[in-house]
This record gives sequence, C-alpha cells and structure tokens, in this order.
Amino acid sequence: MLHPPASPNPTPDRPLLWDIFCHVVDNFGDVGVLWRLSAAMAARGQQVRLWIDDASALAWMAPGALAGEWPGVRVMPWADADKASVCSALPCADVWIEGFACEIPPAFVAHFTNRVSAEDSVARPVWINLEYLSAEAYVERNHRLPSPVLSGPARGWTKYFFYPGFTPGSGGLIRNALADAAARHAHPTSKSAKGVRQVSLFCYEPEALPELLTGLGQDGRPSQLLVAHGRATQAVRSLLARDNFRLPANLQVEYLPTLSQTQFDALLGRCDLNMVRGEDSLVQAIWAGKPFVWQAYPQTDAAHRAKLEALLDWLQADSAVRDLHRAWNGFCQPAELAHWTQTLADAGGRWASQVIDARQRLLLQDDLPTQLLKLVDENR
Ligand code: TRH
Repeated sequence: MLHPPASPNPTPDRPLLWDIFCHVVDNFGDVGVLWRLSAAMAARGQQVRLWIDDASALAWMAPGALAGEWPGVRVMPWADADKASVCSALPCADVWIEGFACEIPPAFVAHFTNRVSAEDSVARPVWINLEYLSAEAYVERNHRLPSPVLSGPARGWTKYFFYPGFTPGSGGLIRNALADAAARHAHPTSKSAKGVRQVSLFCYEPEALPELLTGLGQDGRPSQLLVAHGRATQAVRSLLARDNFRLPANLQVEYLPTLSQTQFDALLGRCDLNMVRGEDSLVQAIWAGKPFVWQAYPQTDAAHRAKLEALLDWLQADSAVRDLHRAWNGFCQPAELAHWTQTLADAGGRWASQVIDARQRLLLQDDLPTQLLKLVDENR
C-alpha cells in the first residue's frame, strides 16, 4: 500500500460554504477545472455555489449539474452575483475562490463586506485566488502568499494566492477516479493492448498533425485515433479534406461526441497513448498512467515553452520524449515526428514507467482539496 498523504485531512467542525467564481475565457479548461474543484469539495461534505458566466459546457461535462442534481453544488448565474436583491437572500460564504484571477462582481463584494461589518455573527470569508497550473519555479515561490486588498469596500482584507502544482511546495492537484484507483494499488501497471492501438487526440491545431497521422500508420500495427469533439475534430477533418494528404490504410479515425468529464477520464485510462492539451486533461493523462504527449495552451509571447520545459523536467522525461513534445508544440520541425511511432516504441515502455513514477510521487503528496482546506483552516 502507498503511504497515507503527508498529513491528515483537516476536517472543519461543520461543512463550510464556498463561493467559487468562474469566468470562461475560452475552450473548456476554466469550467473544467472549477467544476472538478466544486465536485471535489462537495465530495468532502462541503457546500459549493459555483458562479459562472457561461455554464453551457456543463450540460455535457457534468450532466445533471445545471439541474441541481449534484449534492452539495449549486450552479449560479454570474449575473446574479451582481444583484444586491439576490445577495441579500443568501448566507455569506466561509470561502471565496476567484478562479484564475477573475474579478468577483463588485456588488457582491460590497454587499458581503457590509454584512460582515454590520452583523457580529457574519465572519469575514477567506478569500483565495486560484491560479493556473504550472511546474515552473515561481509556483512554489508564490503559493500561499497573502496580498492585501488596497481599495474598494474590502479594503484592508487579505487575499491568498493558491498555486496548483506538482511538488510538495505547491498546492497540489485534484485527483480523479483513476488516481484514487492507483492509490489503492502498490504498483499499478499500464497494460498495453495487443491488437489495435488506441490513441486519443485532444489538441488545438498542431502543425505536426499530418506527421502524427502518417507516423501512426508506419509500423504496420493497426491504430484507431479517437478524436475529441471541437477543435481537434475540426483540425483532423480539414487535414483529411486536403488533396495532398493520404490517411494510412491501417489508421482508422473515429470522431467522438462530447463526453462527460467522467467518460473523458475513463477514455484516457483505456487508450494506449493520449494526446492531451491545456491544463486539465494533462493532469488526467498523468492519473491515467499511460504514455502521453502534451500540447500546451499556446500563448502569444511563447510563455508556454518555459511551461512545457518545466513539466518535462519534473517528469524526468528522456531526450526522445522531450523532442517529441517540442515538435508537437511547434518548437522544432515536424520532421522530428516522422519516426515518432518508432520513438514511442523505443521509449514507450520507459515513458509509461516515467509517467507512473510521476503519478506515484503525486500520490504521496497532499492533494489540492486537502491543501485548500488547510489554508482556509489556518486563516478563519
Ligand atoms: O480546453 P482546454 O484547452 O482549456 C484551456 C486550458 O486549460 C488553458 O490552460 C486555459 O488557459 C484555457 O483553457 C483558457 O484544455 P483542458 O484544460 O484540458 O480542459 C478541457 C476540459 O474539458 C477538461 O476538464 C476535460 C473536459 N472534456 C470533457 O469533459 N469532455 C470532452 O469530451 C472533452 C473533449 C473535454
């Protein structure tokens, strides 16, 4: 058995009420992470109000969420948080979480700061800014830093920065069912299917997409490419529509519908190789314990390059796996990918073990909900 987490879970004397704020920028990552957090806190007996400005993706990502069928989580329209009439009918939460530096509606802050000043029984909430995930060194430096609020009705209050991450000095990661299953076994193994190789594809528009598809057809083994709904599907469809591209005969392409998060996680657990993107599916690929290749969310100033390299360092990836990632992220010629199935065949077994080792390291650390509860406990 694995050792228990580094420290016991802090258990509040009563369930706390959490306001989690989610402003959807683009793609599915903001809602994906904050939904996962909401569900994880509710699974620990906490009460969550998830304030969100575009909840449409929740209809497929978390069926039942919009209808209030997830015990402990209420999905709330963001616009309502800006209405004093709505706020006055609600209890003040114990914790405010602003996801990825989104700004909590000013009327909400004004209403509840007034209530805290006016009513002895209403305590000041612990205010946390949940940041983006990275393996870079700044994460440990900034994690848990307090930041005084300098203006507005909450002047004099304090916000705390919370950085998810991969190391014990960071805020950790939210676990999923695959992580919990791995934690119950001493040495979980990654079984590779003997017949058709199954590859999931969740990506933006990688330049090296033709090389991926061609490469998958190269070693004679039949492969099935399971293409995620949205941008990945559009990218593959437009490649296949090109006159100058020929799909290898032993590669079958299947377009997936939108999957719930639970189904999506299970898919990564079943596949032999996962091509993932952004932040949240990266974490699920690690919990899946299968070889994966990550496409970082592209940023205009190429900040994602440092993010990628830091992740590869933390994973202790060898040079072949590093080159593959650099090519998939457009940092070197796609030609690097031409022999990439060979690279994975050579490195695949080793890469799978490195991913499993990384997962084991994470399972020895406190997970993100445990660390959040601790931070709240220390500052109430
Ligand atoms: O969608 P993303 O590219 O989100 C991005 C990144 O998080 C990026 O860092 C952030 O800055 C930007 O959004 C705003 O990739 P990500 O993070 O993997 O999120 C995808 C979520 O969608 C994840 O929770 C899994 C979920 N998902 C499903 O539940 N079902 C599906 O069918 C698919 C394709 C995804």
